[in-house]
Amino acid sequence: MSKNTNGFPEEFLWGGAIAANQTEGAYLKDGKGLTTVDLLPTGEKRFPIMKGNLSSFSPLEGEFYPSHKAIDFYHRYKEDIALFAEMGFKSLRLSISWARIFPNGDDAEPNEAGLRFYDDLFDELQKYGIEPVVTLAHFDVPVHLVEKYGSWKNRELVSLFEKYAKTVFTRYKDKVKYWLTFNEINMLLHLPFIGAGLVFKEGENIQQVKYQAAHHQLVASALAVKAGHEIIPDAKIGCMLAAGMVYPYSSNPDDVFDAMNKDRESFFFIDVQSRGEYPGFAKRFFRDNNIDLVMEKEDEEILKKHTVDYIGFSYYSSRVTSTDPEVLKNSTGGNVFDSVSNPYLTTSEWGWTIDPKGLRITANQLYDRYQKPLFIVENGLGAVDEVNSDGEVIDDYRVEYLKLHISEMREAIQDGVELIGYTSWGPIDIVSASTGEMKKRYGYIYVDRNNQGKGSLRRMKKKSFDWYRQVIESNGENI
Ligand code: BGP
Repeated sequence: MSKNTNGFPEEFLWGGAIAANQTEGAYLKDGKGLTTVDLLPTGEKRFPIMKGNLSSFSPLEGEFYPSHKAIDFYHRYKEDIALFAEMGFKSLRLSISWARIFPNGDDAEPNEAGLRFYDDLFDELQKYGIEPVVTLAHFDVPVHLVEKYGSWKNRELVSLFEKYAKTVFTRYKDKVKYWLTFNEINMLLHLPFIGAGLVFKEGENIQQVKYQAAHHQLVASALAVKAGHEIIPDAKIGCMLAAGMVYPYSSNPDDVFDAMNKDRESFFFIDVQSRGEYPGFAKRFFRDNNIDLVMEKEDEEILKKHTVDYIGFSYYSSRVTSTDPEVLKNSTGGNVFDSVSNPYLTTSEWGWTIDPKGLRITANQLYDRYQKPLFIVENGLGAVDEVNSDGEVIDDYRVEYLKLHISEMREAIQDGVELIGYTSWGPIDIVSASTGEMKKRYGYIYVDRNNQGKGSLRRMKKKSFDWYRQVIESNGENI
């Protein structure tokens, strides 16, 4: 790869990342089926459901479901893409909603209206020379598959997903080269409903169910890689990890070992997707926890043969772990992961530790481990933005966060890490995955919509808009 003086390759894919369910809205339009995310309300009911505790397969009366309208990208994508183009985006990461293509997930034929929507969207990107980076599954499973098959608990999902993947590869083979299989595949362990549509029955061995579902997703991911390479010869197909170092609280070897194990919980997935086999530590974990995976005889070969071309990852923060119960009392968490608070770092308004150097460490660690190109496909600061009396959003805190992370990216490149792109999360304000709120904003573009779904949906540039435009224009030289 050619380099310019500051270290970013000339063809570096600067851009932004969004997901269908957090952006599109139009949740039943043009034949789309209901997906798992469409059953996630805002407020206190959201987390228990994300963890697999669901009482009804249809939206409940009186609850507010943010994905149903989201920011109406479905109808406004031309306006939004024009703004991305104005910032100079080289790439846009987005996801296809499985239920727009196969409304029930197991339909015999795909839904033409859904296919056409993404055709038009990709054409619009092409008009501006923006490279699409497409996630096949970003936190949404057709609800029918959950009801009928138990979602990813069931092996059936592997061939249904393979059919979906082949359908979109064939349809978009001339328009999309970069693909990702499952968004943050390791989130399946933490938020199993959002990650894999898992709903637990009483008495079920939860670990067994999660790892069996994980195995199905890993095989499905490998089969998607296989199909993608066959259908699109120059395709680049990646995996996607929710990354972020786990630091030991102290130099006590027990803490160090615990931190290593927590990191391995995540690496487990990428070890399979990138190295093509289950690591020894996972086999031991299965033995120690009475987990007995059911595998077909061809699975090992499928996993071995069809490994990914690059490693995509999200990075927001790092965590700290300890084995000392006294220290653990000081566990602050964020709203997704538990963590002992790190005395050297500050946190976001949602308790996520802000750790730019952790990005450099994470990138180095992933590159050391896999020796494959890396793509940072999510990073950013979720913050409350205020529109001031002049109608502006002065989001200097966001610029500060991004600056620090981009400069650590540059360091990582100089450390020898092969980094091919950076798509910051939510370049336009979208629905938050963890909270379902609109007030947790990441964008360079403000969207007039509040937590209750009220607002004109008007788009407006924030101060960070021009800053990011200039970052891209100078290929990372002027941050
Ligand atoms: C990741 C997801 C995204 C996303 C982001 C920020 O976990 O892949 O979908 O939303 O985190 O999280 P949140 O929206 O909860 O702030």
